[in-house]
Amino acid sequence: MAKLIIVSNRLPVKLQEKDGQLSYQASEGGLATGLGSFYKKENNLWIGWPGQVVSEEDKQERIIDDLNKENMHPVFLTETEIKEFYEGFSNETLWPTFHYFSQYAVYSQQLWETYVKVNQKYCDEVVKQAGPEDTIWVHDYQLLLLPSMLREKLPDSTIGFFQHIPFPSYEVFRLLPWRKELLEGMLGSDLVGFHTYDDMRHFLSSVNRIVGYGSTHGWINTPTRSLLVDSFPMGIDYDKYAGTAALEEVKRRENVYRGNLNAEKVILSIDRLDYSKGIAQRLEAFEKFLEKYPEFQQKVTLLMLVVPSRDAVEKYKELKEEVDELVGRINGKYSRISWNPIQYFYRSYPLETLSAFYRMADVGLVTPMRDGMNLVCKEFVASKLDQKGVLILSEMAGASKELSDAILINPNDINQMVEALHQALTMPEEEQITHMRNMQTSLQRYNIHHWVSMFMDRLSYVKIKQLSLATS
Ligand code: GDG
Repeated sequence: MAKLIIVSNRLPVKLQEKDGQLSYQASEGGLATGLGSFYKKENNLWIGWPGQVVSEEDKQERIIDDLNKENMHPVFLTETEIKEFYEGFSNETLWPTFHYFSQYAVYSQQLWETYVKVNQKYCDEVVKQAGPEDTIWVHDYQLLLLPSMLREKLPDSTIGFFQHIPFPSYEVFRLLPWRKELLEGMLGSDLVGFHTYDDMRHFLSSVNRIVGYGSTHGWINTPTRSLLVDSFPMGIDYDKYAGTAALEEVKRRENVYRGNLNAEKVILSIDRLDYSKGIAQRLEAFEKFLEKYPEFQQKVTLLMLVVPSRDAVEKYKELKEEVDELVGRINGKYSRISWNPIQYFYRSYPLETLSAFYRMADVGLVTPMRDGMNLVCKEFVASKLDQKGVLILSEMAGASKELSDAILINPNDINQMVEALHQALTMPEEEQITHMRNMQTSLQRYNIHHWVSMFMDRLSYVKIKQLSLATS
């Protein structure tokens, strides 16, 4: 029977080992939730790295057995592969380029070669598990070469690819020495999906100018086959976030935190530590806000959660120092015995705590320099059960295309962010409710399940269309 195989860099669980005992901690990520009901069905499968380097063969065997029982299959990566494929080419070459930070990009032949090798390793694992009639859904920038590698081995299979991060304009993408190979890798798919229409447009333009294939209404005709490129804005598991926010335990936590904070209003910021998220610019805007509107001093607190991420990568270490310093400077300047302008936490929290923070915040401040979509802003909206609260959102996040009821800002314009903060903190309640209600209606409808079914339906449609083209 035909099955669905999902392939992503990481599995939706993380392997842990304590006193020789192996355990698997489920990821709470949107993708894991959205695809959860799919990969667990029948003989479907999720293939990816289990999150730990495992070199002993007997242990690998045990992990394979454990994961196979849960419809998963591991790809084991070595220490060097993690360094060169994941931290290196994926996060020091592709990530900065795709987020318009080309000045941070490292161009290294060695890293590229490992990237090719590891994509091949994923391919070999998939080929061992897949039949010609199966559907394979590949995810994200770590696996750009995989669709073509798979196409070569399984010419008739159905291959979808979705990119979770932006696709940059041709002028930026062309800077990559391996631009042609990367595009050719993606073109092995039947369907290539992005979060936004602009990402899709940028991709089509690069394919046209670098590979020489034009397109009509998103269809690209290569000399041997045709494929479709389209946009699929990813949603969240709305009911999960709204449901968590309704829990008594979450309300209790909110009351405790509110009591401890000693602030009339709370501004919330949550991101992984990443230069694409605009954390430093956001802090600068908050500092200017306190300076320009001193009446908010001792009344407003910025609750800033920064989740540790990629801390082996040099640029991330530097950013951590910059953020620590900025927070220290602002708190040093404005703190009082009973009030801190910024409450800064460098760690991650369980969902219930996150939900209490979403509930508690009067303003959600989401100001990335670039973001494929950004799910935090959607989760904030879904958690606002009383519909009070204001979202300030960067125009550079994919989510801004859907959430026009937010206060939209350009994260490079510090003065605009200052005024947006003032507007948000003084917005009348009825106006807050109108905007929040509009955003909730849309997010409830275009949720993660809708996203998965849109992608899968379009993929089936492409296959049917290809057959009719081949026989006409
Ligand atoms: C990439 C793209 C795109 C954060 N802190 C905690 C925690 N989180 C969760 C959030 C949210 C997720 O992490 C972050 O998702 P984002 O979408 O905001 O950002 P990326 O990680 O950069 O994701 C992005 C996404 O892929 C999907 O396509 O939207 O543009 O860059 O779900 O809630 N979760 C818990 N504790 C924390 O402390 N439990």
